[in-house]
Amino acid sequence: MTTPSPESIVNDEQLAEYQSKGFVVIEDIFSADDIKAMDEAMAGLVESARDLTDHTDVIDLEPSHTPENPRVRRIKEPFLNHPVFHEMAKRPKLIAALTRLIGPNLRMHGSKINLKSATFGSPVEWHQDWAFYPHTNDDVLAVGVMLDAMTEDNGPLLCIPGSHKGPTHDHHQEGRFIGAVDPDTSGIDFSKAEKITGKVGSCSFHHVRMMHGSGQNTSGKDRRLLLLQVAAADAWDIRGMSRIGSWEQFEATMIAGDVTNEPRLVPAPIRLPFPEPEKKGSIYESQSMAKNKFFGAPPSSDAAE
Ligand SMILES: O=C(O)CCC(=O)C(=O)O
Repeated sequence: MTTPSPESIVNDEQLAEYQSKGFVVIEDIFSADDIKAMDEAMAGLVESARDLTDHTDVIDLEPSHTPENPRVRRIKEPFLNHPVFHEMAKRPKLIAALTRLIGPNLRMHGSKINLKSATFGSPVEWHQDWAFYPHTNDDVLAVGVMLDAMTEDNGPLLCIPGSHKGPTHDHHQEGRFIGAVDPDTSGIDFSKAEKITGKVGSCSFHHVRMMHGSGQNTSGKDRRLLLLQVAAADAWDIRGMSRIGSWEQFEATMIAGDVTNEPRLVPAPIRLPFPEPEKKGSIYESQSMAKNKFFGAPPSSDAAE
């Protein structure tokens, strides 16, 4: 496979859009064959949720899940847990796009698939990823690989343009981290939100300080989004060494370029996610504690048909 130039994948206009708004969508990063391979890998992981009664290290369940009627909300760390996703993260077009946006030395520091299934897929309250995982510099972003078309009505990602240049908002409630901002007191104008849409195989790229969220999927179409959390290799997670594991584990998360033990420090507003949330395991769990929700609570098993 030939390696495309970064400029051939992300043109000057798209780069300027990412820099000014904090997000951009690039089409045709993944081929139909890639999507098929990911669909098959996912089907196996979802099938493993049958008979589960609680979340596991790999599977996060919808509140309306029952063992008889399995409903998966999230697959955790597919990059680490399945070889197909590991391979996909190194696709030349993706690496070219990332190189253009945050440089040639790239490290995957987390991954997940939010399934947001038709009719009941859970909302994600407004937040900045930076509130969860601040780094020594903010050349950090999330790639949203569209495993289904993301449309106006199937719970698309919503982003507030320019918010990546603003403050790091308070994601605490009564002094404890919940991973969501209070929509009434945050001072954010949510009417400015833009819907991120695209066809299957497209990718959204949103800056780590971007204010974003998404509503429940009330449509009849699934909206599965693979989220790859990528950092410039010299952006180090400041929550501590325990996040990194051994040097060998750290090196194994490189997807392009050279690893470094010299973090680059750039001033950026930081508010650490401590004290830790009462409910851990996923953003859905920590945000379930929010008393004031913008998108509302997801349907529970009592409400599920
Ligand atoms: O799936 C979505 O719409 C939002 C994802 C997100 O922001 C997250 O999981 O942190």
